[in-house]
Amino acid sequence: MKITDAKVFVGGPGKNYVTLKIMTDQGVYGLGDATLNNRETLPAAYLQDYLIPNLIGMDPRNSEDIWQFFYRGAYFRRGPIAMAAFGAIDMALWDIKGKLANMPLYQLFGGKSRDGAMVYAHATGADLEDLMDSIAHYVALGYKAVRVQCGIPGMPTASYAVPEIRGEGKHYISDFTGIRPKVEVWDSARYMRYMPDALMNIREKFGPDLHILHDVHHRLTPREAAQFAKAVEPANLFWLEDPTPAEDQSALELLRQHSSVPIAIGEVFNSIYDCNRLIEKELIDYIRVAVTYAGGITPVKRIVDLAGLHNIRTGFHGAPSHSPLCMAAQAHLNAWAPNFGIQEYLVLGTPACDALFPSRHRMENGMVYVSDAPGLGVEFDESEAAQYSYTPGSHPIVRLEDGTMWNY
Ligand code: GCO
Ligand code: MG
Repeated sequence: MKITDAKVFVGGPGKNYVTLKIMTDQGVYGLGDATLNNRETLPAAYLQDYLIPNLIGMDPRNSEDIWQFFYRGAYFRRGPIAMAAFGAIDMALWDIKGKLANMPLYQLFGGKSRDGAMVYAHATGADLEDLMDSIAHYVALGYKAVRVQCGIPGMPTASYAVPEIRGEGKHYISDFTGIRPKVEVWDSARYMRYMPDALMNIREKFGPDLHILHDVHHRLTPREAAQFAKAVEPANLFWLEDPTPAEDQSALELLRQHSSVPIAIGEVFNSIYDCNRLIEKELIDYIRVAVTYAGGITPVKRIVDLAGLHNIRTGFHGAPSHSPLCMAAQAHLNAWAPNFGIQEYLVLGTPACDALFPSRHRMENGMVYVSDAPGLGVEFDESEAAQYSYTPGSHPIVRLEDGTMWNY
């Protein structure tokens, strides 16, 4: 069996999804996602210029060797651009494998460990009251877990994932449009004074059963993070995410000495070597890698198994930037993983997205149920894709009030 051709599509409804389609001489094809948020043309070019010419003629069934060929063969290893491109190839090869076996991917991993996998929604508000409305909206929809972010009094601009205007919190998605980044102005002191009580108010209002998550988005120094983690303990969070920038892993040692709040990290990681120390030293409770950015199903399955040895559970990244193909790969892993924890909000469900990527995966009452279709279980409608093209975008940047660059 041979790979005969592969194509890359860039575009989608409101997002520049990078979709890879690998064709074979037996008519079976596979689909994969290489969407690297706001840098989408880069994995696409890597695929087109270097990887696809090598893929043609390979036996698609040898997904492990193909992964090693590209990873080891690049010489310059790792990095999000390369790993997203390898991730798309790996996903597409698993898709082909599943179709050849006539089985959904979770069966190839070891079958189902659960029927539905719990997901969390993103609630947000311009202020705390606005956030409370947004949380109530998701609770009414049946979600058991909600990530909560809100505007901070006195903060010079709206912060990460927070709308400027009240009432937008139900469907708010950060605005990444335009090649020149928007500027947020940040003050950690105001945040640290306000947020612990706000989280406690949310806990009191919604009761003990709701799983409450909060994302610090890399904003605090190690000492501040330790203080903050201790201060939010009474709110009994499901997790505190990215308290510090992820490169400095010693920060977590300090935090662990001061707090037992569960920590989730990993959305910016792209290999097992980014997280093995955090896992082996048990400095985190949830590993947040995404199948796309971390190089595909093959390496992520290894990360999940390593995490399992240390009682660390999964909480895969699932921001709206991931295409339904990445989310499907994660849904299959979530159905199987013995150490599944939670899955971030899914892109399933918007009509335009469903038209581009039809599937029978479904979300009900805050749980995702994976379909039994062979492979990833997601189609890609090329006639729909024809209406979309690449639109440049950029993550916002963050500065302190005196102008110093900070972490978005
Ligand atoms: C999350 C993330 C995202 C990122 C985005 C960057 O927890 O979902 O922090 O919101 O900001 O994916 O590309
Ligand atoms: Mg995050």
